[in-house]
Amino acid sequence: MEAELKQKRLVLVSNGEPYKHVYQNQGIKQQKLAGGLTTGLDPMMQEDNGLWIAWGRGEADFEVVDQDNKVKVPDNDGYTLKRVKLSEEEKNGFYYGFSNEVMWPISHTFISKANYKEDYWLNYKQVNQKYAESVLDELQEDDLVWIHDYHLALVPGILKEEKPETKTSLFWHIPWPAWEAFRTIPWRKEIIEGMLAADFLAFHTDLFVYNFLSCAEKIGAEVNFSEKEVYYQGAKTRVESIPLGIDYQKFSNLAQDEDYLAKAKEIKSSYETEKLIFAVDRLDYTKGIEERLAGIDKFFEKYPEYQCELTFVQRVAPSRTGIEEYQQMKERIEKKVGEINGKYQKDKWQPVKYFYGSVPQEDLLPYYKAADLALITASIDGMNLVAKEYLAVQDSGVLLLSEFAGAAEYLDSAIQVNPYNTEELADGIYQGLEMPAAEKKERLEQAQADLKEYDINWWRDYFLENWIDCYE
Ligand code: GDG
Repeated sequence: MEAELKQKRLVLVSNGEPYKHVYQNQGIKQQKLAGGLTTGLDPMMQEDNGLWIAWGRGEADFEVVDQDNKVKVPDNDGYTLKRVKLSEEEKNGFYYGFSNEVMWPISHTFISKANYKEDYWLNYKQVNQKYAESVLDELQEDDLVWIHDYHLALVPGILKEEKPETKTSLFWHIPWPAWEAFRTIPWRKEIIEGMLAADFLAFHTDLFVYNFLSCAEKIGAEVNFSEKEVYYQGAKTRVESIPLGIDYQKFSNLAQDEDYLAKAKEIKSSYETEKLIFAVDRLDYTKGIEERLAGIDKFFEKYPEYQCELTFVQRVAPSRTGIEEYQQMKERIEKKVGEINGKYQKDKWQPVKYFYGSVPQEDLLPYYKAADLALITASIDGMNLVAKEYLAVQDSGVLLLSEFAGAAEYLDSAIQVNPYNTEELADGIYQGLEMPAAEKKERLEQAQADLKEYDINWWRDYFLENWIDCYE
């Protein structure tokens, strides 16, 4: 199996690109991009040397490509990145519109945030066609075409129509909702049909798989729930839950690195409080940032002995800045941070330190290490890699994790809370801070053993093996 796989070329298709090129100091510089999908898949592509097709959104992206829109990354040396060019109209309709105002809210069961504009849908179809054509132009016999995420649900269907023998799979990085939510999309049938053209589909958790199978049944497919197989229009699709892992070795090695340890120490001492709590999220309503701030407010009120003894550091990475909903949320978050600080601040102590801006992953890691507790309070999340990364570098910290993050299905050793229950959140923080050292160690060891076993390499191999099995 291993040898057979090695002979095949992996063609990875995603909306987000792993690297962008920008103008800097009169030259062009390559920048690695943050985000769950790309941080997870880039190390794998560097090893496999395949082809990655994605939207080129960097200001200098098309300055560095060849006539086929290709460039080698990282640093003109690794694997091939082929960039797809989107017009302003396509960007607004496909990306900001249908992907982020329909697919994103509905997949996360935020029905009231969806905006079902026909124009968005037409653009979504057009751009999916563009991606599919970009794949078809490159396709070689025996290629494995691995499509990623909710932006590209129609690509498997277009590929199968044009070239039925193409081997395709799709990994869905965000939740899949119950039919009650999904059925509100006017084009629900076309979307599921597009996905069912893939030979293999995978989600992070069993719940998302079950939800998807139920939706497939509702549009008229024959579903075998125990075998997780769907039969539709004469074709079979296998569906599996395969939780994305992290590059555990990289994180645990870094946790021993002296420079990195020194940076963590520096961060800890700069806050001048005994305890530090850390959170980092893309600015998104699914990440539960507002619920978390309410929990922090409650915590300082209910446990005043921690005032002046603890700093909460919240980093927020800009995201989808073109959508008004996101701009309004940013204002609400910043207002709440101001309120908490105004309410509890004493002398030099400020309870919440808030930073807005994206940083490279390397800069986040010392914060992970410095924090006594990490707060992940997503109101719903496909997986949440930050939770895993925090645990991988810790030797005495505690993770407080929303029971609604996909990661909760796999991390029993974290303190799990319902982020909408403000009291429970405040009590969870207290429980984490007061936890005896031996219990912390035991919980960490359990989590780290799992993260090591089910790491990014496991995920890739397990995905590929299950996919290849579909053809036997
Ligand atoms: C989607 C799903 C699912 C680097 N700099 C920053 C930053 N990073 C890195 C983190 C982590 C990744 O980005 C963020 O991963 P998440 O999993 O938390 O989040 P999403 O971007 O929402 O990703 C998610 C994932 O796909 C993978 O399938 O887990 O459920 O929504 O590796 O180290 N992250 C942030 N700010 C930075 O400045 N927040």
